[in-house]
Amino acid sequence: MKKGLQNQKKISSRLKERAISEGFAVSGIASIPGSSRLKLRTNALERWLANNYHSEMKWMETEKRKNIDSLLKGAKSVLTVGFNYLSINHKEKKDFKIGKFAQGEDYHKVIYKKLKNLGKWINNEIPDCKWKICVDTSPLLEKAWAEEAGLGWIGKNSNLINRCYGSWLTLGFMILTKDFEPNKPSDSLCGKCEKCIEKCPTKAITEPFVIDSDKCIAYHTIENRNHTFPEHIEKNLNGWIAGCDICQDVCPWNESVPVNQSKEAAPKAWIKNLDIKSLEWEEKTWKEYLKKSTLKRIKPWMWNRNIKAVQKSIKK
Ligand code: B12
Repeated sequence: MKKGLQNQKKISSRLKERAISEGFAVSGIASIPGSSRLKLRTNALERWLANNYHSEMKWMETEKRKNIDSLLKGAKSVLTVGFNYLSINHKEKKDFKIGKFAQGEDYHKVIYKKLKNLGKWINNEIPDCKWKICVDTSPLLEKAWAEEAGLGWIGKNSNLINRCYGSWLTLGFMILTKDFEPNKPSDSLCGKCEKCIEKCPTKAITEPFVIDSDKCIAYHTIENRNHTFPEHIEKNLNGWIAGCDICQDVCPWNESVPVNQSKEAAPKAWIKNLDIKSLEWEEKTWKEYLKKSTLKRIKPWMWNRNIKAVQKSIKK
């Protein structure tokens, strides 16, 4: 093997190991522009938008989402990381339910901080490599890039599933201006299983891999800015007031996943003690509870709407 390639292999391994030592469960690298699979995923995004499956999330229409180069000039590789948010202490009571991804510290902040530390390491070790961090809010087809970097496969519930950690991972990305050794994309391991499709009470998975946001409980509890829910959502809430984990809870790959024991993944105290009383919120309570939480996206009036809708659906 030529010396240049040997060095590239070595530094690529060190970069991924360094990411793991920052506290990520998994890491992988993809080369830009990626394989033809990326083209398929970009076409899937276009079909999704054409069907209006993004509902009121009009920001999903930006052209930039189709072009990773627009995020950093000279982009050559992307480092992909997964943060395991599964905690042993998740609240599993039946009255009010909150998506597990949002019960601990705000994953955007957790991932950003870890990647920033990694950036400092890159500045020392590979000073001519520029980098840019993307966590969720950047116009990047995140799951498609995570799949390309070998982190897992896109499951029929449309989430990225890893062999060891299932889909209990939030994703982070670092776009880099150097060529690193790419990982091989992993095979799809959903097989014939369609539990996620069958168990979704609102039939939000219209066909394998495709979510119609208008039918998705997670969409309505987090993103919907209307003052009421459509009937097909309200009557199927079954306790969900923030996000929804049904299509993940039923996935066989999510059954025996190692838990993350760090403080970052531990559910906030108010979530563990959730009851109707603790949910009569005013602006002050909201600020206090949702400090450093991704649940801040749900404004106080939306919490009250979601809680009322759950209570109404229980009475029905
Ligand atoms: C918009 C959005 C939503 C919307 C729409 C969901 C959706 N599936 O698109 C709503 C509000 C509903 C939502 C809900 C949730 N979200 Co969200 N969301 C996003 C966001 C911002 C964009 C996703 C996107 O591009 N959608 C557009 C459509 C076209 O993409 P898609 O459904 O992913 O479609 C892909 C597949 O269907 C695939 N595909 C299509 N055809 C085929 C065919 C085959 C054979 C295969 C293999 C694949 C395939 O290609 C498509 C394009 O990549 C990403 C962050 C980001 N910047 O990417 C987070 C993100 C996807 N969300 C995340 C999470 C955690 C959730 C929830 C689990 C939260 C919760 N518990 O409530 C739920 C899951 C609901 C679900 N089953 O999708 C994580 C997922 C992590 C993971 N392991 O996959 C992300 C990556 C955020 C992050 N940085 O961690 N989300």
